[in-house]
Amino acid sequence: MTTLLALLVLEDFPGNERRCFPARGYCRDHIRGTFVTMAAPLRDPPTESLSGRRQTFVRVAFPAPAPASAAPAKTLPGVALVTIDRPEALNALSFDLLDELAVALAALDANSSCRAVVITGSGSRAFAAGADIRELAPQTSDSLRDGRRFEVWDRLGAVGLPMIAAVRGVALGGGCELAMTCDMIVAAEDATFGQPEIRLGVMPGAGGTQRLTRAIGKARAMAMILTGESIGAHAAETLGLVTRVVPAEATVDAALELAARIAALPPLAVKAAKAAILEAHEQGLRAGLAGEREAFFRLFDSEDQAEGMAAFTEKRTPTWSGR
Ligand code: CO8
Repeated sequence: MTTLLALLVLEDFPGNERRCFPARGYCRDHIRGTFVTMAAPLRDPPTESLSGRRQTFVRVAFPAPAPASAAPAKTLPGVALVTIDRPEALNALSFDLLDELAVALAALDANSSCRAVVITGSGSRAFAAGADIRELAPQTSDSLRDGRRFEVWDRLGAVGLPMIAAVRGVALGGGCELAMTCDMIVAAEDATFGQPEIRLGVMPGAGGTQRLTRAIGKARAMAMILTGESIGAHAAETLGLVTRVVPAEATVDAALELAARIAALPPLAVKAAKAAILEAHEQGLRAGLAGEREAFFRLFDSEDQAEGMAAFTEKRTPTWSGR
């Protein structure tokens, strides 16, 4: 099938069934990131994923489509493009979405022909506008702790391949934390980065207090997290949060070009260098992340969390009680 440019083959599924991710947007049928059998035509209805849930929020193109600068090549060997595909909610990161993302990245990480990954958000308005507030609003500290769904962040942080976030529009809350979990950020001129959780009565819970502080320093991180105010792409570049700022339309291509340069280099050395840099970056991070997660969970016992998230849903200004 000539239109099927990007298939990630997963070899070891239960029942020895070979399945693959279709890459919506890069094939004619535009199916969302569902699992399909190798033999099935792309217009077949989506099948169930390993977890029993339908795969609907993440598209994987491997190899990634080549940018115009790589012509006449049509694809980039060794490079995968992963797209978070929930534009109607500004790519808000529901737990199911994050699980799909982690499954897709683990499959790429286990594929020896994949050398680098670009993660982006669909549409031009958002990389991701944070965790899904409607899903978080009814949670308690116990439900968050017992649900263990934050552990997906540990899986995202454990990917060995170099990962580049291509950020257009907002990267807020969990979206900013996801971009910072990647190894490099290529930002559009219209990108904004922020940790607005304080305005919802909580605080960052997926690495924001730790990774932002390490990236831009204590004083700047304090100002961003305690006010909830965002910064633009050029400020983020000046502060060392992003690798490069490019014109908005060129964002994904620029990230793919960077990924292709890395993919052409010796993979063992690339992975070892990434691991070593993270070691330098993350000394003490694990304990910091655990402390942050617990503090985040505890805030879900407060009235201000309920008020902050209800106010978002009801599109009104919150009133803080301090309880
Ligand atoms: N969660 C759920 N839905 C969202 C989210 C979100 N984070 N962000 C946007 N949406 C939805 C809106 O509700 C709206 O849906 P609908 O049309 O059904 O009302 C749609 O996306 C479009 O959004 P807006 O109409 O609000 O678009 P605007 O252009 O007016 O505003 C903003 C864009 C400024 C980005 C605005 O949407 C906004 O403030 N969003 C929330 C940003 C935020 O507070 N993010 C932090 C969330 S908390 C968090 O991330 C904690 C992380 C903890 C770890 C992660 C665990 C998974």
